[in-house]
Amino acid sequence: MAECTQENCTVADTGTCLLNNEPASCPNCKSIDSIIASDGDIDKLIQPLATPLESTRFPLSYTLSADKMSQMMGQRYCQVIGIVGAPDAGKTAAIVSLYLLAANAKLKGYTYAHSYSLMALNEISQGARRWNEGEIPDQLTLHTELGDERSAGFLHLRLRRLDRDHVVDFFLPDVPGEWTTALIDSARADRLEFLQRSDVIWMMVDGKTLTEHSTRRQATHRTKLLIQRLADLLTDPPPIILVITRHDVSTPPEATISAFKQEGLECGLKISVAFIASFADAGTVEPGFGISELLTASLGGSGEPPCYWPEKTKALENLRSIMRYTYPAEES
Ligand SMILES: Nc1nc2c(ncn2[C@@H]2O[C@H](COP(=O)(O)OP(=O)(O)O)[C@@H](O)[C@H]2O)c(=O)[nH]1
Ligand SMILES: [Mg+2]
Repeated sequence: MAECTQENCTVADTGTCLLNNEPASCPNCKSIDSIIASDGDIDKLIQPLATPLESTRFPLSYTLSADKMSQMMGQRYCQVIGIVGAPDAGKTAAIVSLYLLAANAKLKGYTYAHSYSLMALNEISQGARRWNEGEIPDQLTLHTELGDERSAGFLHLRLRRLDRDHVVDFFLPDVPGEWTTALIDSARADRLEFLQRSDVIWMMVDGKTLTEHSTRRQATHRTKLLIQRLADLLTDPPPIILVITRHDVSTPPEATISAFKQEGLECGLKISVAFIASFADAGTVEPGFGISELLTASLGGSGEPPCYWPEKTKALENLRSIMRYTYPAEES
């Protein structure tokens, strides 16, 4: 083997010298052995590529970053669900219940079509993600390269809606309840910026605390505060669904629910109410009660497949979709 210092000479590959010299006697040609002997740098000769700085990892495993979401949202319309709620409100349980219903073909009106974050859905459904016992992430989407499975982020679920026969892509964030606590107590909202670009917000409240005598007043007060904070935070509020969890073990008084709607009206928010039982301890309702109805309510009333560029007559009611498509990457 030989290598030539003459530009354009291919003797190393073809064995033929550009100047028709004998490789062994050509003054420009050096044998590999002589290069090693003079230079001693054997690594230069046998390593054609630099070693990667970090090992490659499969994309789209755990939760999705905002960048990845923006990329996907540029390709097809996706429904972003904004989720808020105090620790233990039942946020993670609702996502787990939705995933398990879909996985077991028990989600009324929908069938599972695809997910770009199956690993993350598996992880939370196995109880592997516990914000309250571990480190609380400081932002919604850490860069995926960190590979930190404790980072909050979005979960993706593509479902086929049976009555319309079209697929809907949902993005759901699994967020720590402490972020909502900080919003209520100290108006800290930087980590909840993603709510601005949500199609709908699920405001999750533990129905049991709204029902039991000892916790009712405090829970009602804090829920009203949360409504006020959201009204202050949202510049163009999407529809808000007050999701009352633990319907299997509790039914809050009608007056309490009406008071929340009233509070919303006074703050300029349109609030509807949904009752769910992600799991069922008491046996009075089925586990997963209310989840498919919540999804359908989140899609709005029209039943039309979502689209980027609505017809002119529908332009006003669908303005949000255009806005998001035009500025897909405004949030880092
Ligand atoms: N019985 C019952 N338990 C629930 C329901 N939703 C949540 N839980 C339980 O409440 C606890 C806290 O729920 P989790 O979803 O982790 O709360 P998060 O902090 O808001 O994510 C878990 O032990 C759940 O199993 C529900 O609808 N019914
Ligand atoms: Mg949780």
